[in-house]
Amino acid sequence: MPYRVNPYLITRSLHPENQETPIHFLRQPAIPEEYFFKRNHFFYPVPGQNSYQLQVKGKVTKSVNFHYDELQRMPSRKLKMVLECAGNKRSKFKPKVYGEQWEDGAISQGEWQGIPLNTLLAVTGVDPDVREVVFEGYDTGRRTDINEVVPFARSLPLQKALHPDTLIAYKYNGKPIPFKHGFPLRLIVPGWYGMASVKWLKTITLIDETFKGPFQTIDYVYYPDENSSLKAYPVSIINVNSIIQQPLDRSVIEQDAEHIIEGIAWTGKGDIKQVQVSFDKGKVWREAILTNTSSTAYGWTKWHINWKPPEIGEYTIQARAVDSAGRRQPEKALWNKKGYGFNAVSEINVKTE
Ligand code: MTE
Ligand code: MO
Repeated sequence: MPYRVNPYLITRSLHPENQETPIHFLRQPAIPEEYFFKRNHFFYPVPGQNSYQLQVKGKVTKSVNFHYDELQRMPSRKLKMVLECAGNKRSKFKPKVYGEQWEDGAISQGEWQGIPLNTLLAVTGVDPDVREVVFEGYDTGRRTDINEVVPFARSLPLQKALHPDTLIAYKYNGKPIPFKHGFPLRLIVPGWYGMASVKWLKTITLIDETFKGPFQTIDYVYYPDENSSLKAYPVSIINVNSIIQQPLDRSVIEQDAEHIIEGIAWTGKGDIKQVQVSFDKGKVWREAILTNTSSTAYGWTKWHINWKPPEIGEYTIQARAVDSAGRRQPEKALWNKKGYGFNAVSEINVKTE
C-alpha cells in the first residue's frame, strides 16, 4: 500500500519510522495526519480488514470478540487530547542519554472517538481478582536485548482501564484512524504518555498479576541516577510542560518593536493554571495570557505575552507552566537513564538588532 510521506516532518529513524513535528506546525487545535508525529518500535503490521475483530479474554466471565462494525454502533465518546511521547525532548538531557534524539516535536493533539473500555468489560464481566488489563498490538519484532520476538504490549491497572475516558478509539478527527496511527482500533489513555495508547489493537487480556512485558519492565521505567536514593518507577502520567513556538530558537529579531511571545502548555494532571515567562534568566517572571483554557481537559493551552526588548543584545526567554495539581516545570529535569519525561523550564535564545 503506498503511503504518503510528509516532507516537513523530521525523521529520527527510518525503519521503524520515527518522525517528529517541527513545532511551528503545532498551532491548530486538531493536528491533521500529515503533521502528526510517529513513534514505532517495530515495522508497521499488516493493515487490518473491515472484518476485523477485537478479542477480550483472560479473567472474564466470558470471552467476547467485538466486531469493528458492531463497535461503531455502541455509545461513544469524543475526547480532544494531547498525545506526547515519553521520550519527547530527550535530546535536552545533560549528560546525554541513548534513544531517539527527540527535540520538542514528539507531541500532537487531536480528537479521538471511541467506546469506553468499561462498556466492553461490562459485557465480558470482570473476575474479582483482576489486577491489570493487557493490550497487545498487531506489530511484532525481535528485541535484541532479550533476543525474543515480541508484540508491542502494555498494561494498565484495572482502575485506569475502567476510567470512562479510557477509550477503544476508531476515529481520529472525525475519520477512521489513519493506518500509521493505529487503524482500525487504538487504545486511548488520556493524561498518560503515548506508550500507553497501544496502536493496532489485537487482544485485550485481563490478568490477576502484574504484567512483565519488556515495554513495561525494561522500557518506560524511570531509572534515576546510580547515586540517587530514588527507586526506579514506571512512566505513566504526563508531566507539566510547555514550548515556546514564537520566536523560534536562535532567531534574530528587531529590538525597537513589540513582539508576541507565544506557545503551548500541557499536563496529564488537571489543567494548566498559569504560564510564567522570564526575559532575564529567572529574576523576574511575568504572567502570560492563557487562551482556550475551558474545553481543554486533556488538551494543550495556548499562551502569549507581549515583549519589547529593552536594548540590543542577546536574550534567553524562559517559560514555565503550572498545573491545577500544583506541579510546576522545574529548573532542572529529573535525569534518568532512558531519558523520559523531560520537562525543565522551556528556553530559547534570541538576538535583537
Ligand atoms: N502501539 C503499538 N502497537 N506499537 C508501538 O510501537 N508506540 C507507542 C504508542 N503505541 C507504539 C504503540 C508510543 S511509545 C507512542 S509515543 C505512541 O504510540 C505514538 O503514537 P503515534 O505513532 O500515533 O504518534
Ligand atoms: Mo513514546
